[in-house]
Amino acid sequence: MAHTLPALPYGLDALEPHISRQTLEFHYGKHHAAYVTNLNNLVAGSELEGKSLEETILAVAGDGAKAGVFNNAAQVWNHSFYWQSIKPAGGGQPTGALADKITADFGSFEKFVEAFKAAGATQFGSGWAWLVLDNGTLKVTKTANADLPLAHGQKALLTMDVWEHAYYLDYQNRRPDYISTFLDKLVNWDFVAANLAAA
Ligand code: MN3
Repeated sequence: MAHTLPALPYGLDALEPHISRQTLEFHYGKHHAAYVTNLNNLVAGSELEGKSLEETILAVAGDGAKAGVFNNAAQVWNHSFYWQSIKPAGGGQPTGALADKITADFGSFEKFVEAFKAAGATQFGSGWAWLVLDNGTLKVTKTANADLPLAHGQKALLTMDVWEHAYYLDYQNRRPDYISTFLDKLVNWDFVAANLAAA
């Protein structure tokens, strides 16, 4: 079965004023959609056709000759995960088992915020900031371009896209303002908690 563009979990204007309809029209409607189209074109007729997205990513990770497949497959996965990582009226602080785990592994929620903001701000060029589960411990990481925790044996719990296309129409060069808004107004802690519970 061909890879498909998953439905956005909210309307195109649902994240305003923090992320505009125009940004989602391009980011979801053009960029994410193009990764799906590119991936289907690249695997058509190959042994990768019909494999799941995760199987595809793991099959080509680290294979320089298949970098195009990896980049497009990973970007399909990353964006689908990103749309679920945010929601209208999100932000604030997690509760329950997730809050306890963050305190246990980072020292405090504030220490997590500090690490996550630093990861997003210091990712040079295009990439992603993550909260991952690595051998049972929560960690903040960053990856370049399309790279993702799955390729490093880690379980992704939360991601933030820091490619310029994620924020430039709304924040121009002010990536730190986008990062602060992501944490204060958008992050979907229910999604993160569900990922942790399923890990
Ligand atoms: Mn993006």
